[in-house]
Amino acid sequence: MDNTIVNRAADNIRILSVAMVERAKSGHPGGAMGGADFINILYSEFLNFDPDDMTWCNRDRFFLDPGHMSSMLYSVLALAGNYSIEDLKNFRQWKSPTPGHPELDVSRGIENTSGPLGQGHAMAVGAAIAERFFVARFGEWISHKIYTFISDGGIQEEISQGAGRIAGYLGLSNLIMFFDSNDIQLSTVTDDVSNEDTAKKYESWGWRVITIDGNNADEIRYALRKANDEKEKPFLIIGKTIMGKGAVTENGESFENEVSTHGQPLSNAGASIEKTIKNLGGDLENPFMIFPDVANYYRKVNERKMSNVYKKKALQKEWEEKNPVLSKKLHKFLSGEIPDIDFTEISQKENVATRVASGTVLSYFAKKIENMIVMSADLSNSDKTEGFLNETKAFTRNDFSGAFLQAGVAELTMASIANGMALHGIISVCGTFFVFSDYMKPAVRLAALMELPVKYVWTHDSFRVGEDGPTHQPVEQEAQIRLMEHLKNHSGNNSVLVLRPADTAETTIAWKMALENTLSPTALILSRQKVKDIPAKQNSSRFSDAVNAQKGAYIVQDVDGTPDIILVASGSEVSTLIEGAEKLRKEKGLKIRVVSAISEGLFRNQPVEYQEEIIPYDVPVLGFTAGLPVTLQGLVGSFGKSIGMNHFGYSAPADVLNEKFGYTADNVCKQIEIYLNEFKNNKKDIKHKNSILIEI
Ligand SMILES: Cc1ncc(C[n+]2csc(CCOP(=O)(O)OP(=O)(O)O)c2C)c(N)n1
Ligand SMILES: [Mg+2]
Repeated sequence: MDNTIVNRAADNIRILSVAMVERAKSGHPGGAMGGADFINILYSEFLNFDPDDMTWCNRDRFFLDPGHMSSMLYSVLALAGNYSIEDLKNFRQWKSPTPGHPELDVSRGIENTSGPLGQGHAMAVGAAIAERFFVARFGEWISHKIYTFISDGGIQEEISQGAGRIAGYLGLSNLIMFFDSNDIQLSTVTDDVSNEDTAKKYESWGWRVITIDGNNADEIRYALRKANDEKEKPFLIIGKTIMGKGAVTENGESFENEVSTHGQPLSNAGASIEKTIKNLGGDLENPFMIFPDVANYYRKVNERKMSNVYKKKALQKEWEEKNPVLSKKLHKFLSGEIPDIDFTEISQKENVATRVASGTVLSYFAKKIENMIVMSADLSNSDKTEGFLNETKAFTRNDFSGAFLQAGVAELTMASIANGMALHGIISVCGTFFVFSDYMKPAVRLAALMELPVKYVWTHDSFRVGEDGPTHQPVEQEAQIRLMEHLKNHSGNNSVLVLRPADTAETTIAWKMALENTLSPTALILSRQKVKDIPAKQNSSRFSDAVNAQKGAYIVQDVDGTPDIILVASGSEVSTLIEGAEKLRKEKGLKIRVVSAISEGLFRNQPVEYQEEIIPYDVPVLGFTAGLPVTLQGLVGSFGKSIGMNHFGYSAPADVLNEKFGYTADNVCKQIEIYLNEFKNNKKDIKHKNSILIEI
């Protein structure tokens, strides 16, 4: 086959990429130049998409892993008509659609935010599972391919172990991964850090692997054909590519395979930008140009795509006419509409652990929500995602009729897969122990940045996990994740909704909030141990009281007139406060208000009048948390006091720990008295000694 125009298009991508980086005075030209041949053949000859509507549901997906190669992606998308030359010239500039690392923008063909290496291809695994899930429900006509592009960095990241294992185990033959194997990374050559046999590694996980010259159009085409024919296994194309392909020095000597071209303009790296552009057939006066013959070629490419799209859309229409009920369901799935759930129908057992209450809600969801996938990192029986699993079944090779993924012990992979599923229109839920949320944070951050409505089920929420000891006792985790409530996403909303329900009714309401929150991820922080239900208010039911949790914080027990003190907590500590308050009311006649604060971030979004009504500024406020005192600092204010943990915990039965650490009604009473005295006599002291910890 004559590859003249194909190679010219790849050179055009190379020129645009280096010109973008040169103009921005920052970026990553070397990798982009090496990957250009693959990306060009993929987009022009294989990837199915609708050039007029990049959001078309049945398009093939392309997930970039090394976001630093963004200039390569923007350039090929410019050839396809999705970016203007002006957009490319504004690479990395304020509010341009061409940020340094790609940010989710499906209408322009950016399927995922990328940059943190490894996550991009793990999201592709999530999308590939979602594709199989759709095919199992609606038929082969909706099948499409998930392509992903990975580099040396992604291959080295630990997450690739989880992604590779799961894709191989599930036999995701709809997944095609290109490994841009240029043997060079940011600061060294790969030989300086690794001598693994990558092909064997993937083969052992159950992948089909082929190694090619990744700059040779015929070999790329051959490999992609093979990959498209594959029926059993995910397909890895190891493309041996040349870093900085086509780069030359002032003297016209080759400047290929140089580490220095990884992350700076070619002219800074030691190459000549002028000679390189010339070497690649470009116009030095006008490097930001799509060659007329290449533009013409891509016009034809788009015409071919349109005729393909037309055929696929006709198939869909035929299917829809024959299957009106299923078709209605599909449109509901794709609309992102929230399933209609009557939460009053969910009946909870009394005084159970909030993880158990969550399991009850999930088992109800399994019967009512058809586009939800739940997963767990080998803890389904403990984090109670089994509530969902018991009503469905786990995915296995060739069987995606269920809706549960046993992710194995791979929390970051799981969270990243959940992102990929969410990008593919699935309501994804993932569970593990709260202490291991630390393993998931990078993917939570990307979910927050992409504004994906992923739900996290984090159970075993405090030192009360007991005998497992400090390795398993979350202390600082709540304060960490609540920081995300202070961080706004690009739409101006709290970047994560963090909910720690105080009893079974609040757990049902927390799930209602999680499901209805389509603007950000939601974290549910749940107890391992039983929690006493909060008593219902007079002439009310506990459920209708708990509905107020939707405001972030609300009064669960009150007094007539101004309270002497307001007690604030979330989760299990609320019932301990209630017990202590009852004692003090009886013994000392104190007027005590108790507030349950399921989410500080949400509370702060309420009108000031509401906040002032619940926690007025001039009343003493005492916070009580199983986390760090800082967890409640924002709620108790300057003259309030927050009591919490100042150590990692210890190994002992939970009841012993409660006694030793002071998480008892008696200690609550004692702390209230101490604090009220301090408040009366020594406000200044409180301000400066805030967050006094329980000594052990
Ligand atoms: C999780 C993560 N760690 C570190 C980095 C910083 N970083 C960006 S690219 C890169 C390695 C580059 O090597 P490779 O993936 O082979 O890209 P190439 O140099 O071939 O363009 C590193 C360490 C990152 N982006 N993400
Ligand atoms: Mg590399």
